[in-house]
This record gives sequence, C-alpha cells and structure tokens, in this order.
Amino acid sequence: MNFNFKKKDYYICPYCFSKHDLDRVGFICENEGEKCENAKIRFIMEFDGGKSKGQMPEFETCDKCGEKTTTKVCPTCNEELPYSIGNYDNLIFSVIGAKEAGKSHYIAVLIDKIMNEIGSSFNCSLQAINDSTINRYRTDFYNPIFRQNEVIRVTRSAKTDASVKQPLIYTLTFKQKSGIGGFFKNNKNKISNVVTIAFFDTAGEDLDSEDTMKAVNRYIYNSSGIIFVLDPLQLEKVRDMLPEEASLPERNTEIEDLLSRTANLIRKANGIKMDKLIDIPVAVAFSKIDAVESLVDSSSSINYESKHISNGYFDLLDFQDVNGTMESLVRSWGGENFANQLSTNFKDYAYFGMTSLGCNPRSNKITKLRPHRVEDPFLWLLYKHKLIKAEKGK
Ligand SMILES: Nc1nc2c(ncn2[C@@H]2O[C@H](COP(=O)(O)OP(=O)(O)OP(=O)(O)O)[C@@H](O)[C@H]2O)c(=O)[nH]1
Ligand SMILES: [Mg+2]
Ligand SMILES: [Zn+2]
Ligand SMILES: [Zn+2]
Repeated sequence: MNFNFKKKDYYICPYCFSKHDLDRVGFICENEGEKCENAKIRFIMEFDGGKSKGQMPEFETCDKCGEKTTTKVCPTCNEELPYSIGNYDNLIFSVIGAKEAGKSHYIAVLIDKIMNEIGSSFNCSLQAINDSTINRYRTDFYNPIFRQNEVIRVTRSAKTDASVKQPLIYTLTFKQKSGIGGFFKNNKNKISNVVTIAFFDTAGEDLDSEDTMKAVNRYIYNSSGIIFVLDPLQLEKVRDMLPEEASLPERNTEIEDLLSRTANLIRKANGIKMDKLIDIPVAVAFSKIDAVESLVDSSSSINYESKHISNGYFDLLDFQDVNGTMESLVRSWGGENFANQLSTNFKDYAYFGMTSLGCNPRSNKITKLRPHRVEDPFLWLLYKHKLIKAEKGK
C-alpha cells in the first residue's frame, strides 16, 4: 500500500515512550527448555550495533547457550517490544480530555468497533500485543459496558495506580486487497503494512495542571495523533440552553486551559517555537452528543450513520460536512476561544461529534447501548497517516 513515506531512523517504546536509535535494542534468550542461565534470569543482552549499525537487528545469538533469539526488549524499561517494531510504523494515539469527558467509555467502544466492523471493511485486523492488554481491556473496559451494562469507574491517577501508565497496545495489520481483473489474486492475503497502535487512557485529573501532566507527558508529546475528547455539557452556553431537568455533570477544567497546556507541553518537549504550528493531527471529538440532541438541527449529518465503514474508504464529503457543522456549533456554543487556540497551535485538526453510549446512563446503568460515529476520529487519523484511502463519496 504505502511504502513511499520516509522511514524513521528511531523507534519509540510503546510502554515507556522513550525514543531509541533503531540499533539500540535489547534481546532476551528464550531457551528455557535447555535451562540456559540467561533465559532463566531474563538477562538482557544489549545489541552492540555490529553489522546492522543504524538498523533494527533481526536476532541476537545468546552468549551463554549459543541459540538465536528474536525476542526484543526496550533497553530503558525492559518490556518486550512488538515484533514489528522498527520495521513498520509505530503509532501512538493518545486520548486526552478533562475529568469525566468520556475518554474511558470512548476507548472501550472504539476498540470493539475496530475489531468488529472497521476490520472487515478496511481489510485490516486489530490484535492485542500481549496478555496484559487483553486482560486489561476485558476487565476495565469491555466487561463493565458490554457484559454488565454499567458505566466504567473513574480512571485513577497514574501517580497512585501504576496500571494506568500501561497503554493498551495492539497491532493493526493491513492486507492487500485483490486487484482489478484478478491480477493480484495470489497476493490477496499479503500483508501490506503493520502498525503498532498504543491507546493511552489518561485520568482527567492528571491533566489538571501542567505539573501533574508530567506524569503522563511523554506519551502526549510522542503522539502520532491526538483524540481530544470534549464534553459539550461543559460548555456554558450548552448548559444554559438545556432544559432545567437535564442532569448536568459538575463543572470541570476549562477546555481551553487543557488545550493550551497540551500545546505548551508539546512545544517545550519538542522545541517547537511559538511561530511554528505543531505537526500532530488533533481530532477534536465531542462526546455525549446524545445529551445535546435537542440543540442540533435534526437534518444535520451528525445524526446519520457515517459512511466510511459501509463505503470501505474514508468518505471526504461526509467528513467535511461533519467537521464544518461541528466547528460552527462549537463556536456558537461559546467555544470560540477554544477553536482559535486550536488553529493557532496545530497544523492539522478536525471536529467530530459522537456518542459512545447513545444514552444517558441512569444510576450507573447503561439503559440502551447505541454507539454512534465513534469510528470517525480514528479513521481520520488513519487517513492522515496514509493507512487508508479517501474518496469523495456521494
Ligand atoms: N450521555 C452520555 N453520557 C456519557 C457518555 N459517555 C460517558 N458518559 C458519562 O460520562 C461519565 C464519565 O465518562 P468516562 O468515560 O468515565 O470519563 P473519563 O474521561 O474517562 O473520566 P476520568 O477517568 O475521570 O478522566 C460516565 O460515567 C457517564 O455517566 C455518552 O456517550 N453519553
Ligand atoms: Mg477515565
Ligand atoms: Zn541462552
Ligand atoms: Zn520502554
């Protein structure tokens, strides 16, 4: 598919988000059957460059037992690296948003959506990289919503709960589509690209000040895409317009404060001057759109299913329609300052509207689960990274 973009000469560990040169990688021997001492203690053999200087080595020979090993680990945090590291793209998608913005519920339904619908439509498949991702997704995200019909609990701060620092890591494998006239028939299942995708669910409270943001900062400034989840119920004008009986969440951090802190953090870490725009695509995703249904024109495209999945490509007309509508809604809802800050800091951004639950939960119970347009921001990021094609649909 797309091998024409420049390959990076570094990789970023999806666990600790440290940047390393391609040949700075550790190996561990897995020859446990033979009772190799290195394997037993998981001794980390540091790759010394050698012939593959500047490139990602494929294997290392164990200095104790002489067996070859392909199990790579990060030299900084010692976690096992995905097999595709350094050979394919490595994308970190971070999900940012204030407390109670809807981040955790969004991640929960998005991953399910990718596995069950995006995969077949875009000829790709999402696979968890290890057991800890499988278990964490099941217990913390999937089971509450899909099994128990209950809301997910508040995400605990990364400072008190170390598991928050563990991202959910997946590989998204794209297969070549068979070509017209059957020319590529034999290649039907050939892998054309593999991307490692790490989803990082932050606790909104960790983003409350630039200082606490440091706990999670590395993944933000190393992101290949940001999904900025915004709760429309936090906008003053929306709160005023909704009927009095509407149950409103407590007021949280001002959305533009969080945006400017995020921009400052990225600028500082990557040395980007104020007169330059930040080159990380930002999808501004309005969550809980079900709760503001009465404020959106009923004929608006936001109310309809998006066409990307049914079309099998990123539908630019549908996208532009939603993007334009959402931006003007945001501005008319009192988000003028937010919108201006976004455009003065980021090169590439777009607005989306979605709902993870499709309903307002009552006493922590999800009455009817109906996710809507949750795929749009994610597909836009894939499109921005040239992983899926786009067309102007009808
Ligand atoms: N109406 C409606 N409410 C939602 C939706 N998604 C989440 N909520 C509500 O918003 C609350 C917070 O959602 P979370 O996903 O936990 O928010 P978060 O951003 O992860 O919050 P922190 O973990 O505190 O940072 C939930 O408990 C729900 O009551 C939605 O799609 N529609
Ligand atoms: Mg959360
Ligand atoms: Zn060995
Ligand atoms: Zn690491």
